[in-house]
Amino acid sequence: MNHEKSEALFSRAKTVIPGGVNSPVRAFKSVGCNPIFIEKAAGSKIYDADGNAYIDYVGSWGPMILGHCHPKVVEAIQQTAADGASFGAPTARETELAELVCRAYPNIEKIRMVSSGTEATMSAIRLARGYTGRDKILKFDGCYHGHADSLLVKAGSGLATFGVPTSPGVPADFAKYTLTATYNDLEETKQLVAANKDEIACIILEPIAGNMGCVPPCPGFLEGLRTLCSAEGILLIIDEVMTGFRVAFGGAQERFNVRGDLVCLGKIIGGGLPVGAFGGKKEIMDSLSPEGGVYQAGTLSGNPLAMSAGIATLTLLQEEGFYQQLEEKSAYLEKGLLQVAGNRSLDTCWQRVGGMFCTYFQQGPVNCFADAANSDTETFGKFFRSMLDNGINLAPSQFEAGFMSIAHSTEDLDRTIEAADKSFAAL
Ligand code: HOZ
Repeated sequence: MNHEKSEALFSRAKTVIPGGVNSPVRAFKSVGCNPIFIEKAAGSKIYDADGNAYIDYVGSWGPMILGHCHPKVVEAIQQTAADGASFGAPTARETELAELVCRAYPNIEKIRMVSSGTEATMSAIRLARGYTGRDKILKFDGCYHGHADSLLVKAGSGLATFGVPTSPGVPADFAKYTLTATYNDLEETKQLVAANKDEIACIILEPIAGNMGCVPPCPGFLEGLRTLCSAEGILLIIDEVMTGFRVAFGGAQERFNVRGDLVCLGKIIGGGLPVGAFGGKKEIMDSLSPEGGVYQAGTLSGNPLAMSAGIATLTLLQEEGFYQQLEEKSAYLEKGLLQVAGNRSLDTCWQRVGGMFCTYFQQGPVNCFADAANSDTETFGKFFRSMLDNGINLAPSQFEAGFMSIAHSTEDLDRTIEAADKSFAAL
């Protein structure tokens, strides 16, 4: 495949943008090649600057559950743009999207819109600290909750790829308030809570970890955290930025029937535009300014274009059978991939919840970051490059999840399985 134009665009970008990218994983560093520059996308396909087409399983890292450029989402954005792109003032659309989300998540009684998942988690943490009057927080190794200082401690996603789980630039004085435990290890979490009695404001987690591949919660883990938090006066923050409206309309909380005190959302609720949100019990949310003293604000929060794209997207997700179809497509891909991997007797392990998934290059199962770190990332890189050459766009890291969209056709899935067969053979 010819990538001449992408190569030239990357060289140019590197002169004015650090690493040539606006988010580190996009640089393809851990898969041993240079990034493709994207020109456009439609449905299940994405097209690079050289005119190559790929079946896309990145889906902008999750938001594009309807596929790219769904006509109703495009129309909603265009119509709204004609009335003005931003006012910095309340609009009816914000309330409409808030109502839609509150209906889908019964534990979200009030919600505030922000512009990214990072803003959602950092604001939720501040709120938890303000509400409880406690300073410490607890997160899990390999979970990634955006790039706010207190959350860049033993984080997943790009930090896992580059082997710097805690970023330089995070003062030790901040990091000391962030306790970390092993994902899926309830006993260790309980011990940490006991050792820091009455000091922990919140436990934050991805209910299905999607920034160290795809790691489902072990039976009892989420339930155990819920019980622990209630008993200890700790707020449970469920970060559904990736899983919200993805693994069910009501997210992982609906799927596993465990509810957080606060919930973070993003990605799908913006239909591809920059949106984040955090919400929860009225009593907690009313601690936010202007009702309460915990400050949080944003010029582009509740942006009209983003609200319209979100409303159009969530409306379409409520169509009869949507999640069933997404499940069927994902299960079809799973069956095919397991078969071709099995034919080659490779050490691979496939993990999936609904329309999010990952293939680890190791035997598995993968239950925590230490497990994920055992993967053969070099082989993953070879597999990634071969898939790309065969027209399949996967996330360029062993530690990211793949995403199915409703626009993926059976032909797309068969082509993906065929490409995987060839790519496994070439390893
Ligand atoms: N860390 C993000 C996904 N888990 C990457 C986002 C991006 O590069 O757009």
